[in-house]
Amino acid sequence: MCHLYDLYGIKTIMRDILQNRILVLDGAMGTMIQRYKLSEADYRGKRFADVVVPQKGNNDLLVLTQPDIIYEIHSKYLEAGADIIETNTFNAQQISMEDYGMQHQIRELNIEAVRLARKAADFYTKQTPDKPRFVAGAVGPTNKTASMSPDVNNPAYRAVTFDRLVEAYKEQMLALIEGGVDAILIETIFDTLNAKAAIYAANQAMEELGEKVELMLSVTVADSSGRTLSGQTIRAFLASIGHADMLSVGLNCSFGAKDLKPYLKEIAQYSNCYVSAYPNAGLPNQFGEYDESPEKMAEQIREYFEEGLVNIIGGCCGTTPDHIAAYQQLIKIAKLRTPVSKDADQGTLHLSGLEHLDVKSDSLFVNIGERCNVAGSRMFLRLINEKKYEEALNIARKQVEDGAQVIDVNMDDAMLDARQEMTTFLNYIASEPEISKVPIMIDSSKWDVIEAGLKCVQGKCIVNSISLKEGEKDFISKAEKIRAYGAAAVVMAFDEKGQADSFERRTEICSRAYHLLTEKVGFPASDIIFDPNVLAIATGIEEHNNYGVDFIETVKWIKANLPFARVSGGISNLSFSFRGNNVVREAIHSVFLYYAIRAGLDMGIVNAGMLQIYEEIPAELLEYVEDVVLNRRSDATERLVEYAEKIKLSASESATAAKKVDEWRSRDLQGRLEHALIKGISDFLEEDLQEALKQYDTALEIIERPLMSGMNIVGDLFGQGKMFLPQVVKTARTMKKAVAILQPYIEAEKVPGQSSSAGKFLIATVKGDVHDIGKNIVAVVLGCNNYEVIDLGVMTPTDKIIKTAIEEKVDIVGLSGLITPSLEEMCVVAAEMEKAGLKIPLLIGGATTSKIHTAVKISPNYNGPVVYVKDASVNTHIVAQLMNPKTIGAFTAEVAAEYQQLREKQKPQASLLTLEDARQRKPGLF
Ligand code: B12
Repeated sequence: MCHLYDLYGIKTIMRDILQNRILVLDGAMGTMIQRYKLSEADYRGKRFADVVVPQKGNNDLLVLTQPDIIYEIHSKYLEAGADIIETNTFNAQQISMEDYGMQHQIRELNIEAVRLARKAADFYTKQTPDKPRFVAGAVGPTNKTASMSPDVNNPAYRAVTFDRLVEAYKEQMLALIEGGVDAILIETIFDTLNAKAAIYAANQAMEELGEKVELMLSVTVADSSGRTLSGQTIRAFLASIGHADMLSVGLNCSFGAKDLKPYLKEIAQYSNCYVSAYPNAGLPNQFGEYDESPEKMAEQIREYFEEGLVNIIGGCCGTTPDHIAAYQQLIKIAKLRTPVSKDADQGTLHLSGLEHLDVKSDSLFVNIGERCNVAGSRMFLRLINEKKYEEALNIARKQVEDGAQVIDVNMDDAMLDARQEMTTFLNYIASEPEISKVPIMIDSSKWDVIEAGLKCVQGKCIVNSISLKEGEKDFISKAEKIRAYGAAAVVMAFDEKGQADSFERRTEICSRAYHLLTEKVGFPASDIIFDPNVLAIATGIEEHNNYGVDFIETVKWIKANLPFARVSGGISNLSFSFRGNNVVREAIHSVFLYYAIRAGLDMGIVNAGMLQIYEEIPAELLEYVEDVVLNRRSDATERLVEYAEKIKLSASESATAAKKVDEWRSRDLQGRLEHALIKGISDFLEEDLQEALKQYDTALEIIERPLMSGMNIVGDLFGQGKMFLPQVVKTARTMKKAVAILQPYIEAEKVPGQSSSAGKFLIATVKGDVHDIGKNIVAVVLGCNNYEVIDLGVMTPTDKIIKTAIEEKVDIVGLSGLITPSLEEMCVVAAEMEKAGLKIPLLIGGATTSKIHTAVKISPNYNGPVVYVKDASVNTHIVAQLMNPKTIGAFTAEVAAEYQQLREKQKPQASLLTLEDARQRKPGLF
């Protein structure tokens, strides 16, 4: 017999078919087995009649004891039209099989399971050779999770480790591949660390056997938060498994097709491989049964097809051959989904904790919190030494609260068991969602400590660091391992000759490392982060004077010559010679960052609390510091040292600070409020706002004029790289305090006489966006005007907005968004509102939104009224008009006409023909 796939190799054939049509996967195995109502004796068969442990429910054992049933189920799915069937091996690895005392049967279970599936698949392929059937080896998540502790008293405890998972998975996968599967399907992933172990094992098994099969991944979301059981969002999950060479990624289990759709959309939008979905037949009812009929589910699957969301479709718990037959009927109408182009994404460094962090070439500077480092923080070292992990966690938490976007963890102390401490602390971090939402940087000079860390983290982390210090072989081997664990790497400018300290040495080493990594290891360039060594300046040694400049020049060179690589550095090293003088140190860091970021520095390990605002550095100090950092004059160091002494001598830093306080307190009210916001000082807010209340007509006006003007300055400085995220976080806190002080006054200004609700208003900051200050103000103002406000908070998924709007029968929906991706998200919400058949007004607000964008991009997605609103005070007038039956018609017509005009203007003008062309095209009427 000669199959198509014997001729061409399975790999190309699955991919070839997927280029042209949807592949259909089978449906549930477990719930199909239930229909046979098998007894304990049936499960055991003759062979296991005498084993001690009960076997009822051990479905995977049936390949040995009831092979005909399994074969029959496979055949039914193939008969229904499935292109791919899954082996009956969901739990066929040691960890799960220990429950049944069957951990010694793994190889046989898997080999036999493949034999049955292969036999059935090949039989059907033989009938219709132009429709080849494939066998996917099902690999479940096991019954244990590597990212969470089952012991409430010990968050660092794990019932299973990465190594144990790799061992168990590898044994299973070796048997599956040897048995003859076409693909390995790692499915029902509830913990990404388990999945990373499975990917690791699959690669090892394939390498050992010298045979490649396709890798398919399928994750499951735990609840309507859209996260996995171990807490990751879909995007964070995608970042974590991005290193796997996958045929497909998708979703299975959890809920029915309808509720799965928003998450599927997200996967479809971001995946550069094929996308699969095999939902349950709805949620189980009170009796644990699945109710959704093939017809009902097919209607929902039709939507997937029409919207081009999937390439592979199938069923999970509760689905039957009838479901599969119904889907098979629909594939003709499917819009073909093309995976997102890998080229389009190759410049993005994807990182993740529980949430994702994309670092693109135009992203703002990324702060890496440096305080969880035993070598750099005495307090952290003491806490780790004393095993006070909960307190040590507070240091990590504080950094995240202050704006750190990645947390560096370093346990390199001669007196510590660094490997153990790294494991324990990372496990502790995993138990704290407020910390583990950000990616981790595993920092150590010892490889075994790094590797121990990599085995604890489910997100896509960064290894800090590897270098060419021990030669190429060692460098390549470590890089390969980092890739296998799915991490990015910091590469230090260090080689066999030592640490690079000049521009030439830095660039020479970085270039060599880049070519080795990209050409020999296959490391994606965007996962390479160079650290070209931030070394101390102003040390009094002449050779050190140009260190800052050389670093900045190296950054520029890397950006120009090593495409997509990122650059980072440990910033505090630079000012080492000014220890004890924080005013000067902070100024040095800010100046250096200002120039290095302009040169292209992407990220840096910083002490968020030690950053001065560039714009606020006193002119004299700024000049001295810039002379030193930029090596502008030969006596720069002496001058700065002298100046630094003067600051100390002029009766301590606190006196200077006090003097500075006086200075800004003498400015006018607007100046003081702006300064308070920019610096994040809330001490004088009460006093200044009382004065403002006398000067301005309303409390709202104070927000909208001096406070907003302060926030806009902050935004500009932030945009220009003169302020960093931790400083903006501080600003945001101050703004919130100011709004809280004004809130009672806004309430007191409320429209008198109205008691009942004027209408129901739903407000939300859209998915992916954390800004809420403006949204909260709008909510307060509306509340004060007798509207009932339902505030869904920040990062709100589209389906939650739609669902709440319908369930709560709201009168108006308001969306807030301040970052560019939110604009696109708003279009999605508008389109979904249209699909849900809503007609209520949609209001759009937030700093990056605009009337033109609302008119041209958002409004066309929705037939109900869509109105851009500039600020909270305008909003009340607009809402009042929309709620009044007498005014709504005229108002919406006016807006619609204005937006139509804007759209017309936006249309590209048809280019005029030349006279010659026009003459030639003259209609031949005469
Ligand atoms: C404070 C702030 C933050 C705080 C937010 C704290 C919080 N809890 O909200 C923090 C530090 C967390 C932050 C984070 C980030 N920020 Co920010 N942030 C700002 C800043 C400085 C001020 C925003 C603000 O609160 N303004 C004051 C409020 C009152 O104004 P408002 O929101 O516009 O609201 C008014 C109106 O627009 C309107 N309105 C608002 N919403 C709605 C909704 C409806 C329905 C209606 C009717 C009206 C309405 O009414 C309000 C009152 O009148 C702006 C700069 C700026 N000029 O806006 C940058 C800014 C928005 N941030 C920016 C960026 C890039 C980020 C980060 C990506 C940075 C990073 N590298 O991580 C992250 C975003 C993370 C994320 N996924 O969302 C950029 C966005 C650029 C862009 N086009 O994408 C800006 C513009 C700064 C800049 N110039 O670069 N940020």
